[in-house]
Amino acid sequence: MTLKEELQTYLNKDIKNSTLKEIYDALIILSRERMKTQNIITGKRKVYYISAEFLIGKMLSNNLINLGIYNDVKDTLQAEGISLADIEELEAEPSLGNGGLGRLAACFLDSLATLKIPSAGIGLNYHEGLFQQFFKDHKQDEEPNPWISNTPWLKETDCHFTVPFKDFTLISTCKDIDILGYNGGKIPLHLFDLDSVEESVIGEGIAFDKTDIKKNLTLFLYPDDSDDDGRKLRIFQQYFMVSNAAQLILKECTEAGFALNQLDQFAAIQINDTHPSMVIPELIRLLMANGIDFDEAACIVTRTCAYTNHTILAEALETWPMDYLEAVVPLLVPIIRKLDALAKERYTDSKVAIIDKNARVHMAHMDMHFGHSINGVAALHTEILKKSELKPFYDIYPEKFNNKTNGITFRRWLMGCNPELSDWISSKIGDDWKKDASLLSELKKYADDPVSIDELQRIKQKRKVAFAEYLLKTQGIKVDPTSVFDVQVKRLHEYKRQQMNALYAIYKYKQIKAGYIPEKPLTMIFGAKAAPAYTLAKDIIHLILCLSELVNNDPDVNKYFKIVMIENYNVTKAEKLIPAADISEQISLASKEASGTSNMKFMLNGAVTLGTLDGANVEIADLVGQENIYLFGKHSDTVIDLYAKQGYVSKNYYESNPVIKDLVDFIVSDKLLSIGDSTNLNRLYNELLNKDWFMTLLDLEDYIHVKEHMLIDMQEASNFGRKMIINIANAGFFSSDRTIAEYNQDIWHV
Ligand code: 26V
Repeated sequence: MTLKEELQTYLNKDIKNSTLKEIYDALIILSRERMKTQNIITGKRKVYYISAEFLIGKMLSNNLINLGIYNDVKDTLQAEGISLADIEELEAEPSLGNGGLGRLAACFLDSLATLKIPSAGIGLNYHEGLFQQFFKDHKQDEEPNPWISNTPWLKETDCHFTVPFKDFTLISTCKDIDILGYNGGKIPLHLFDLDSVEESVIGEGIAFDKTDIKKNLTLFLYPDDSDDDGRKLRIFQQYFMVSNAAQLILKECTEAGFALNQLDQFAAIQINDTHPSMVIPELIRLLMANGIDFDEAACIVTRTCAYTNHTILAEALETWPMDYLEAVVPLLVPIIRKLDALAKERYTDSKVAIIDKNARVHMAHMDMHFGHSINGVAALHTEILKKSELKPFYDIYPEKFNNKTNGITFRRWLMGCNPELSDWISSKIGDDWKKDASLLSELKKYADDPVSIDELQRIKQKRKVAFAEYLLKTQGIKVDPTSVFDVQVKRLHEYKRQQMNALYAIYKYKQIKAGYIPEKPLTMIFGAKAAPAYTLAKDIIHLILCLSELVNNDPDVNKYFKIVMIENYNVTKAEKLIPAADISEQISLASKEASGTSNMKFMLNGAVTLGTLDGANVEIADLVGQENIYLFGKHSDTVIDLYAKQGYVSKNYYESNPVIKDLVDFIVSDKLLSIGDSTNLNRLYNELLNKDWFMTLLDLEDYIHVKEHMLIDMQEASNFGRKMIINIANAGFFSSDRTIAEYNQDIWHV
C-alpha cells in the first residue's frame, strides 16, 4: 500500500475531498499506528531524566521525521495541493516548560531515543502549561493555556502510586507520551497527574485558589510563588513528581531482577536543576522502608543520582524553609536532617551545609553531597561554578565536577523547521550528517563558492518572506522581508538585557530622525514572556511595545526601521522565526547566561551571532573564529570582579556619557509618555539609573558600536554569506546527540 492509499483508508475518501482537520486526524492515526510497532528501547541499565519541565512543542512533524516518512507525507499532500504546514497549525502545542531548561529536556529525550539508550523522562502533566501571552494596552496579559484536550499524543496508563503528604495521601495516575528515536525505537515520557484536578477553579486570567491541593496540584506549570501558598504549592508539586518517580524506579528495579541495594547498577537518575532534588531523601526513605539502613541507603542513592546546574543566579537556586517542608512533606524531614548532620560531620564549612542557620534547606547542596556528579551546561559556566559560585563544593569534591555543553536536536531545529536548508546541505555533502552532525564541517569547502552562497541566501530569503506573511496573518504587522531581521527571542529577564536592545532601538530611531538613513532597512524582532509576578520584566515589555508603536507609526522612520514584538512566543513560533533570522542577539551580561540554546539554533540556521562572551557563545566563537561572530562587552572575569567589589555604578555611565544619557532619558520623554504608562516607564528609568543590577549601561556603548559595524558588513551580501556558511558548518558540535553521548560516557555508563 502506498502512503497515499494508507491515508485514504483512514480518511475513507480521497485526500482532495477531505478537510484539513480530517487529514490531520488521519495523519495522527497513521503515525500512532506506526509508533505502536516501534520497540521500546530496553537494556540492563536505564536512565531516568527527572525534570519539572519538558517543553516538547508540537509533535506531528517530529514524529513523521523520526518515522522516516516526513518527505513522503509532504510530497503526497503537496501533489493534492495541500501543505503539511497548514495541517500542523491544527495541533496544540504542549508548553510544559518556561524556556531553555525545559526545551533542553525535550531535545535530550529525542537524543536519548535516537542513541537507543534505555531511558525515560519523568515529569508532571500540567493541565495548563505555561500561560498564553496577549498584549493589551502595550502590556502583557496572561491567560490559561489548555492543551490536553487538543493533543493526540497523551496515553492513559494503569500505573498509579500513593503519595503521602502531611494531612492526606493522593493517588496518582501516569500519562505517557512516546518519544521516537530517529530511525526507530521509542522511550516513554511519564507525566504524573491527579484525577481530581479541576480546571474550573481558575478564575480571572490565571488566578486560582492555591490552597485546594487536590484540585490544583497539576493545574499550572510554576504557579506564582510570590506568596506562601504559592511556594508551598511548588513543594507539593515537586514532592508529588519525585515520589512518583522514586516509586516507579524502585518498582522497575525489582521487576528487572535487581535487589533494591543494587539500585545503582540498574538506574542512573539525572536531576535536572533543583526542582527534583527531593528524589534523594525520598529514595532513601523508601529504601529504608524496605529494610536497608540509613547509611547504606544514602550510599546507594549517591551512586545513583547526578545533578545538573543550570544557573548561577542566586535567586534561582532553591532553598526551602524547614517549616514549609514540615507542613507539606513531614516524612522527608527526618531524612533531610540526617543528611544534613552527615554532611556537617564530614565538612564543617557552613557554606556547604544543607540546612543553614536560618533553617532553610539548600536543595543544590543536598544534590552535591549526595549525588556522584555535578555538571554545568557550557564550558564557561562550569568554570565559573568551580571557581566561584560552587567553589566550596569544588574544593571538597573536585572529582564530581564535569562539563556537559548543551545541545539541540537537529531533527526539530533543522530538518523539521527548515527542510529546504536541510535538503540544500544534503545536496552538498550527502545525507550522513543527519546521523553524525560533525560531518556538517564538510560544508566549509563551499564558504568561498559564490553559487553556494547565493543558493543559501535565497533559502534564507524564502524563510523571511514566509515569516513576514505569518506575522501579517497572525498579528496584522507588515514587515519588509528584504530588511535585516535582527532577532532576540528568550524569556524576559534583566540579565538577558532586552532593555539594552531596546535602548539600541531608541538610538536607531533618533539616528533616522536626525537624517542618518540606513543603507538596508532594519526589522528588530523581540519575543519574550515575563514571569507574571516579575514587575520589571513586564516594564521592559511595556517599553518595547511602546517603542514599536512609536517607530512603526512614524512615516519618517517606518520605511527604514520597524520593531516587532511577537505575541506568545513559544516553540511553534520559534520554528518559524529562527530559520528567518539574520542576526542572533545573545547579549546577556557575561557570566550570567549558563549556556543559552537558541544561540545554537540560530547558528545552525545560518544566522550570525551578535553577543557577549557568555555561556555557549564562548564555544561558538572558538569554533567559528573572530571574523564570523560579532562580540562586544566586558568579559566575565571583569563582571565577576565588579560584583565582588561592588564597583559598578550605573549613574556614572549615565552622567559621563551624553549619548547614554540621551537614550535613557528617552524612556520618560513626552513622546513615550504619550503612548505608555508613566508608572511603568518611570520605574524602569529609575531602575536603570539607580541600580541596573545587570549592568546594561556598562556595555551599551560597545554594543551600539559593534551592532552598527555588523549592519554595515551586512550590506556586502557575499561576505556575509560566507559567515553564514561557516556558522552552519561549525554547528555540528551543538547536536544534543553529542551532549547525550557525553552524559552517557561520563555519568550514566549505560
Ligand atoms: C529561574 C528563576 C526563577 C526565579 C527567579 C529568577 C530566575 C532566574 C533564572 C531562572 C533559571 C532557572 C534555570 C534555567 O532555566 N536555566 C537555563 O537553562 C538552560 C539550559 O541549560 C540554559 O541554556 C540557560 O542559559 C539557563 O538560563
